[in-house]
Amino acid sequence: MDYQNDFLPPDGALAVPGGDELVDRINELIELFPHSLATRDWHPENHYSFEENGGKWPKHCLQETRGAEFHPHLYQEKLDFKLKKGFDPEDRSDYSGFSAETEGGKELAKVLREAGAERLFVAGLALDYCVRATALSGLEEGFQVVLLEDCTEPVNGDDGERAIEEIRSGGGEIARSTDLEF
Ligand code: VGL
Ligand code: ZN
Repeated sequence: MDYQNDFLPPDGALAVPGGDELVDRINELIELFPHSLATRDWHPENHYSFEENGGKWPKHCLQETRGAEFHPHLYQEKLDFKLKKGFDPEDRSDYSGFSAETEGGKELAKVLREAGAERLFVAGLALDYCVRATALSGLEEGFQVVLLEDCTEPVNGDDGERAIEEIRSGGGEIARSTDLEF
């Protein structure tokens, strides 16, 4: 989820501590799994979540800017799907990857159902926002969800712990990428 320059130290507009250190593990996952997809936060200037528009975040992931591009080392050519979210200035449900769409306007749930996916392994940024919301909506949509806890970081540490508990009590599984067996 949202593995983009603006969420990465040292100079992302909304840098998540330690977020840049996940790239090798995430790339290993992309190689390991038969299918993979990534979401991107893709905001317009007038997005509700920006401080200047009354929201809680500094301006980040502006459409067509370097901050909205994926981490430069991410194996994005190996992804089956890339989806964008957060492009509607007023859509307040947009932390979830399930609000994201492909270039052709197909929503994540539809992409997954058409691919016959039953189980979703979730990694990326940020644990307490996009990753949390995606895992919880995946469970609500009826998918099995596995959070890869060593492949994500929170904006706020305590909120990250809380997110893990919420995902677990919602029926999600918490695992480490190093424990995956195929
Ligand atoms: C996110 C903060 C602001 C996220 C998006 O995708 O986790 N967090 N916008
Ligand atoms: Zn955002």
